[in-house]
Amino acid sequence: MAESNSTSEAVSYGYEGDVALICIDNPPVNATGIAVREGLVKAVEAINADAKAKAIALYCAGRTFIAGADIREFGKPPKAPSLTEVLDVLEASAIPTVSIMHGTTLGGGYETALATHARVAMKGAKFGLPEVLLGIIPGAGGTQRLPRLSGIPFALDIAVSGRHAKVEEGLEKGAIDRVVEPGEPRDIAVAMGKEIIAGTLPTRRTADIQAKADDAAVAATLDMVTKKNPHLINLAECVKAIGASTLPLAEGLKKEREHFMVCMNSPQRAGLIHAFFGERAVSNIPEAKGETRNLQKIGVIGGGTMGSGIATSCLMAGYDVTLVEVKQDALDRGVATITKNLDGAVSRGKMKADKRDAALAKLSPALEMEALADVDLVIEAVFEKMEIKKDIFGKLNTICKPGAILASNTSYLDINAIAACTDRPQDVLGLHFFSPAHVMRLLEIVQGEKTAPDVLATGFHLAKNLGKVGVLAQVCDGFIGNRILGHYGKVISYLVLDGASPQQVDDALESFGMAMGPHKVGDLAGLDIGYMTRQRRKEEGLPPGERYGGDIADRISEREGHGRKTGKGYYLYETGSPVPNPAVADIIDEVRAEKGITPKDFTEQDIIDRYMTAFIAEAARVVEDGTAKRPVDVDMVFLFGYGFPRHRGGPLHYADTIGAKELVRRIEAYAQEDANYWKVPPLLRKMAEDGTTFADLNS
Ligand code: 3H9
Repeated sequence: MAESNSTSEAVSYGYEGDVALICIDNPPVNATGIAVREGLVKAVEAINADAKAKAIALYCAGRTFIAGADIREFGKPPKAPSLTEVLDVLEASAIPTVSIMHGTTLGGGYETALATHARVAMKGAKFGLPEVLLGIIPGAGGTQRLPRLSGIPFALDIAVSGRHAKVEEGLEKGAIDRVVEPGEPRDIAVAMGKEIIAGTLPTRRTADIQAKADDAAVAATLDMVTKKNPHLINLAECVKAIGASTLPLAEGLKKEREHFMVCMNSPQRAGLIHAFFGERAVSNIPEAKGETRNLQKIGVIGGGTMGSGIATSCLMAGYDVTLVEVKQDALDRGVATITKNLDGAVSRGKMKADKRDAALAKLSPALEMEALADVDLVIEAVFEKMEIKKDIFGKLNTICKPGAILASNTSYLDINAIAACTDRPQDVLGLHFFSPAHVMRLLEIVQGEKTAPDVLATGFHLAKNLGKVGVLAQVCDGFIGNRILGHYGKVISYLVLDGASPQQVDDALESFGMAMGPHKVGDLAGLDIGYMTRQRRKEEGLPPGERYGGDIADRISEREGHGRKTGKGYYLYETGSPVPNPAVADIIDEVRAEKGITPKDFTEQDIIDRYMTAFIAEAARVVEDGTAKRPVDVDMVFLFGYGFPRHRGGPLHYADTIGAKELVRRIEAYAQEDANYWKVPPLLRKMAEDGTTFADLNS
């Protein structure tokens, strides 16, 4: 215990002359779990009862001041005292209080600071109210006390964006009272306590300040959040709560509670918190830990969109990058794309201009693979053809130094077959990036049969350094993401063939939360990609039992165009925003007539149910056969690589909200129409029988 009297396993207090010190020590981030709440109340009450101190300074041990409420407690029966009750006691303290903020003071942590009588932060520290990112709103006075200090517009900005602001900005806005040079929190606590006593650090109760009404700012923000994020309920609740901050504090807190509970009880909260922990869980596995290999120089083979994106990502993380292309013009195009990507990062505020110049200086373009002789890792990102990849890996085997890691960015192909072209298969793995690779956060780390543990761990280390979410996958056609996509992609074609219009499908999936419906995505990406793939596959013949070979899509490509880039596809783009292409309806009618299909009606819910059931069925198989380690790995692949709505938590988190029994019932019903496509995965059947959930399989 940092101080001599402990009031709980996480809180202690003591005295330095007239200054009382309260220390919170609750690793890893001093979250306000029950031990902190109980200990804090007891410490404030004991110090006030002792009546020997003239100031109380609250500080934290470890890397940060309180980073929020303990979100592991959410969804469980609440334990008293609540944080709001604790902060009432803190604010009511007769002895003036000050918070000493270091690290990241967030959510319930900043709300704690707002309830003390002054806030002192160390230079370089950050603060914020990121609750909206977890599907809730500040629920311990943040929406009421911050507007009183900073005004409503700044409170709206901080609480609605959830951003981590610099404490210097907080000082400017009145949200923080003083910024000091960094030091030991305890030393600063003593010094600030003395300043309160000396009268050089003013204190006041936030509750006593009246917030200035700003109806225009509240209305404008409400309008903005409803337009920008129509699916998220908590943003509007947050704005409304801040709008209530002109009421007396007790009444405002009551309003905040009402808005908070709407969010707390929503499945969106559970989905977003699953996403928060899932992002961390994917690398919290033995394969991601342990010894790593040295990584400073990276080679990228292929200067196309993917290779250039990968090179950009590595350069942004500070690696030396050698980019290899076979022809000078392709190499020049690759360098130009990387330069453009880095410029884009600067203009989006992701990178400073001088950092861009330093990154570009670390890029070495080359026309010969021999330039990769001394790199620590090679990432091959060339055309998706096994013969080409085998040839490259054979050459890398002779060129690269011993111990160099050889990775393929293949989206589908067999890493074991690629590794077999070398006499060092232990050094080979898959690193599957998602386009644009310098933006998308997912990295599938594909383990070959012979991949060495330190090679795998280095893959995770690389993901972390690139700011990506690395997810372990085993070898199969399409790994986790593309394999599942290949399966549920078919249900979209079936829906259109059987009666839904492409626009109906798009509207339904957008209402589910997808940023863009699949036909709009097809138009955007270019329908020619799928067209060429189908033409190649047609030569091989349709798999047995397959109902649809892409006739509708083929005819759209042949007669109408390839989507947005040609002005026509599923939609017309003459006016800028997509309008359904009437010729597509004729093509669909034509194909249905040829196949003797009488179109059925599908409701929006039918479409969502069929799409998500197909999605979940293949995801269950991916977990069952071990391609993904756990359901949470599948969820994170889709959140970070495929734009699955974050507030749904991922396909298998969403599956738990439906339940295995209902999913099996649906599959069996759909199988009446097409028993070849709709099959109950054994894992799902077992879950339906024994009541297990996908969440159970995560632990
Ligand atoms: C809130 O405050 C509600 C109130 O308004 C009202 C209540 C009535 N709880 O991210 P890291 C764990 S809502 C429990 O890897 P970093 C995390 O899981 C909360 N655990 O480190 C990880 O565990 P493990 C508002 C938490 O340095 C470990 O700490 N606050 C919490 O990259 C390290 O985390 C937030 O939303 C938590 N609140 O980043 C802040 N936070 O080692 C959420 C973290 O077992 N937290 N953990 O994997 C963050 O943004 C980052 O964790 C932080 C540190 C910036 C603090």
